Amino acid sequence: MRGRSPCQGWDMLLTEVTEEVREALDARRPVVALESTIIAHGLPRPRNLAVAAELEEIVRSAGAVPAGIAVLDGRVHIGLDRARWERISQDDGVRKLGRRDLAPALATGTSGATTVSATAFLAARAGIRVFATGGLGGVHRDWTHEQDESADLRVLAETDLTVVCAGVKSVLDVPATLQRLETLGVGVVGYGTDRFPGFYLTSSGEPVDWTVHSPDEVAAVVRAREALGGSPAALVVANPVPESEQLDPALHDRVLGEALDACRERGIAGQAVTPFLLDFLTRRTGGASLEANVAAVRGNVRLAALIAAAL
Ligand code: PSU
Ligand code: MN
Repeated sequence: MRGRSPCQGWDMLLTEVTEEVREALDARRPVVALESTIIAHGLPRPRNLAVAAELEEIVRSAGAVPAGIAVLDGRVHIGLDRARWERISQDDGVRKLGRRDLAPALATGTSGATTVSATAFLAARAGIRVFATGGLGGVHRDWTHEQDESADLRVLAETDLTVVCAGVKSVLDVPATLQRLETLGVGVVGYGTDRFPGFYLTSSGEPVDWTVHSPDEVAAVVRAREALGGSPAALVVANPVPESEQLDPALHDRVLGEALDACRERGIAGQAVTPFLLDFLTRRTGGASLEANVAAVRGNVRLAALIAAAL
């Protein structure tokens, strides 16, 4: 992606890049892509808007430019101002858009928040090299029955981008998701840990093959990847939530079991599964899972800004 100026080859009618983001990309200054589904569908109102503002501020104070990504009225937005974050946070009509939903959304003038799959795709096309989120989507438990695997994984297998996350969402089948990432050729490094993080939890208990200790070390991995060439794929930097801010593991396991039961009983399927589970956990942990989620995202956004600067 290096050297590609933003919007090259884009249909300009479909895309709006803010001046701030465009200038930063042109000047090779650090930019961090932020996904919007976590704000629209992953966090409750009104806290979601406050978190969006906080994440932007963290990126800025670490010396990088935040580029929130979403689709509004059938146009891709790279860089979101306060009013647009407000719409994404508050408007009931904002849909959840994965990679495959982008074309129909653009064609029909729809507004939607972008998931990891759609955000990663759009960020890379815009020339952004680093992206931060909470937890990736992946293989859901009960996969043999539902065959529910997030579209995030395939896009990451095809996109040159560094993704900073707290692992994959703990509502998933974590070992199966790690196996899929291996099969798909997506690089995974633990940041300061040899355990794969567990989203709300500092550790998922699963091992991770590679450990890095600094933004410079991540940048070195990215450069080595680029020098090797070959087909594009993402690098996942798995950054654990600090132990002092994680959700109590016993509470996590108990409430997650209830959440999965409720999801099955109510026949929740497709795109609704992840928002349902996250919301259930927030309510049944008295907001504790929400705090762990926000703490994880904060740390990821900060690290992403430092990695973008190191690149
Ligand atoms: N990380 C969070 N909260 C979220 C998500 C990630 O902390 O809500 C979102 C991302 O947008 C991710 C999506 O792509 O959940 C996965 O949804 P699904 O399982 O339907 O693919
Ligand atoms: Mn799914």
